[in-house]
Amino acid sequence: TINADVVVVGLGAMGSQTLWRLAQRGVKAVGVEQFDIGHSRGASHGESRIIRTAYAEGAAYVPLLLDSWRLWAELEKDSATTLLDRTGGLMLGREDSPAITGSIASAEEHGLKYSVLNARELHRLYPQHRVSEDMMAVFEYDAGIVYPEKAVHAAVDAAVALGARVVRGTAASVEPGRVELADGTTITAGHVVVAGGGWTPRLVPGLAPHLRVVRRVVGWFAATAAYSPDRFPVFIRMDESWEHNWYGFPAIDGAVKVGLHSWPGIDEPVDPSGGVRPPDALDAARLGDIVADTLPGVDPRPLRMATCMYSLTPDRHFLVGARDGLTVLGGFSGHGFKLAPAIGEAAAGLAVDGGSDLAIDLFDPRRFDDPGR
Ligand code: PYC
Repeated sequence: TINADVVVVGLGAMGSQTLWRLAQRGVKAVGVEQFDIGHSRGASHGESRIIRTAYAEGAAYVPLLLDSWRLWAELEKDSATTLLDRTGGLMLGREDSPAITGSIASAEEHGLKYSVLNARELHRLYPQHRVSEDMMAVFEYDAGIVYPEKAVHAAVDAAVALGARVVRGTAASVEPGRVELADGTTITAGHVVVAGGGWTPRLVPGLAPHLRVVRRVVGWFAATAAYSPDRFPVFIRMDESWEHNWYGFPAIDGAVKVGLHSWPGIDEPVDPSGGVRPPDALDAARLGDIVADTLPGVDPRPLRMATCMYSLTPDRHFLVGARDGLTVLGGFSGHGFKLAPAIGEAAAGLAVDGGSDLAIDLFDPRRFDDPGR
């Protein structure tokens, strides 16, 4: 038996940051990871993630984003590792698209710096995007790339350096105050934090009705020097609606990465224990068509592709708070990674103080059980 103040189950993006923030507070913390640190079977891999500050998904996220930028910088310093690069960011869409209206509303509410580009200006400044005349973009400087594998390793290493203990390579089952490992070890703790990604519905069955774990595919495509990080910002593009939403990164080692965030017909359910179905010709065609239509100078035949999982909630906002006697961190709906440091800080507060000053009300897991709460 191992005794701890807090045990964190799952050491991907959210669990690794939670462990680091707990260790920072001097809490006796244990982290459990069923695979290796930085593995690629869940949702905390893929070489690059977008970070931005104006937030079309809701102005309420902006304070957490500002906290996250600050904590990412702290972790970079502690780990002496570059975990992110500011490339700037472009949100592209039509005038009435949420990409435009939501980004501007959040930037205005929080006094963020941004500029609006019409199609002509976009063409002049970023000819790498092929757009029709009715398209526009919001540009912000405070956006860029987070490197997910490096980030997970840095947070776990920082936590361990501060005294946290890590147990890896064994699955777990959880209940309030107790974690049972498949190898027979029991961990008792004052508090249990569950950050199981696609495995969360199995770990906390009470959450299962509010989570859909689905497959996603990203692809890397050979690009010209026009797509290098100093010339081509990260982007999110919604030509029609939230339902047609894709994103991409500047070329790293000569290849841009492109993925579909939401798209009709792609929400294929995943049972994580069986693994995610590998990329196929249809995935290559879907991504390749978008590349051919919108990114001139990029070869639409993928050099390689990779899968990951999204844990979707009905409203696409996260699930962070108490559920069935545990602190749960889940439902990140494909837009959580950048916010992991703030979520980790909030989770440490929930576990140690029973609450957090951070702006996490929007994520209360009880909102689906009791919408009138
Ligand atoms: O959170 O910025 C994001 C994002 C874009 C596409 C998927 N996630």
